[in-house]
Amino acid sequence: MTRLIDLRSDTITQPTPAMRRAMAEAPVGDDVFGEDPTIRRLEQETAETLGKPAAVFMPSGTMTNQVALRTHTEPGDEVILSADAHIYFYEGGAPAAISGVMCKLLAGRRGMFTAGELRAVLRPADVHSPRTKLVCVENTHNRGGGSVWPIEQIAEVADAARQAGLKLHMDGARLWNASVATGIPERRYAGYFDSVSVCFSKGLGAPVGSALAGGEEFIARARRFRKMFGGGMRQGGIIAAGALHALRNHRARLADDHANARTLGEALAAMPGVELDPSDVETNIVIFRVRSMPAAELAAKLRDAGVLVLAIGADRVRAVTSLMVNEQGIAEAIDIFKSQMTGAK
Ligand code: TLP
Repeated sequence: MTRLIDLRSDTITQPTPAMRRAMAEAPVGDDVFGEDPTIRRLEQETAETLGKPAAVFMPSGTMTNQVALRTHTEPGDEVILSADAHIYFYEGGAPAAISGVMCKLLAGRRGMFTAGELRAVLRPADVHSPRTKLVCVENTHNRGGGSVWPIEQIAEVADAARQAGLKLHMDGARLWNASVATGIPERRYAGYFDSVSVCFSKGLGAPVGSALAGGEEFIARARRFRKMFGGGMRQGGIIAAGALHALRNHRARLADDHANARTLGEALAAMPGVELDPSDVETNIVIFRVRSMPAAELAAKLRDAGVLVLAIGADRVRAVTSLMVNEQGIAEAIDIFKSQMTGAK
């Protein structure tokens, strides 16, 4: 085996030579004093892209989401989100540990819920009930298989939330993918939300970095929590430069990742022992059920044969395309999948 084809995540991307140059040459300053010109530039361009008054740079998507939760809520409040939301599922129990909030989970489909499902769990304002404060939407949805929320559904959910006096946060770690898939600009999606978290370190390929965008006052409060959580960086412009390069140059190419995911999804759907509707593959994430063996066993076999994927449940496997795997790599991965699913060599 010469090299592994890594489909575990789009977080595994390596910085390109041009990105490394931009990072090496970045002007920097002490950002806790508000003096890093590259971070300021990135925050400004991110806010513009999302149509928000302000943005704040942070080291990770987990931090942007959790700072958003902390900024929107007080301990004892309730947050409504999908049962498969990254914020609930993959952030180490942070909503309870850091913000002291309760999570109300909606089953939904592929990570997406309707305005009716949201309305059905709203509580009367009563001394017995927690105060519900926030609704979170993840777009694209990771455990939903890279699903893209229809914008009409977002509009209806936002409407129901506003009528109930709730705030809205979008986990837009892969909002760029949603925009490339639909042609709907990021700012149109963002317009329905009080706060939006985006990541530069997933499909965009930067080594580190996320941002939280929202109103001036909200972001000023979020900056306090970022500092409190230990996310105040000094000459962080070195890493922000990678994120800025990604924001400016790597969004359009996500279409290649989507095409590769579609190719992979169509091939997998035709394999025995795989359960997948290829039309569910909308962006760069392919999630399928494996019937012929446990997901962990398939992942181990594939690893030995040269392909890395993640088992994300007893019978669920995730493969993610990124700039680390080209068309040729996908073709090779498909051959390896075929040999492992059928047992043929
Ligand atoms: N997702 C990672 C893992 O944590 C599962 C991945 O490989 O997909 N929101 C969403 C929707 C995400 O998918 C992720 C990362 C995050 C937030 C958190 O970002 P980081 O890893 O920067 O904390």
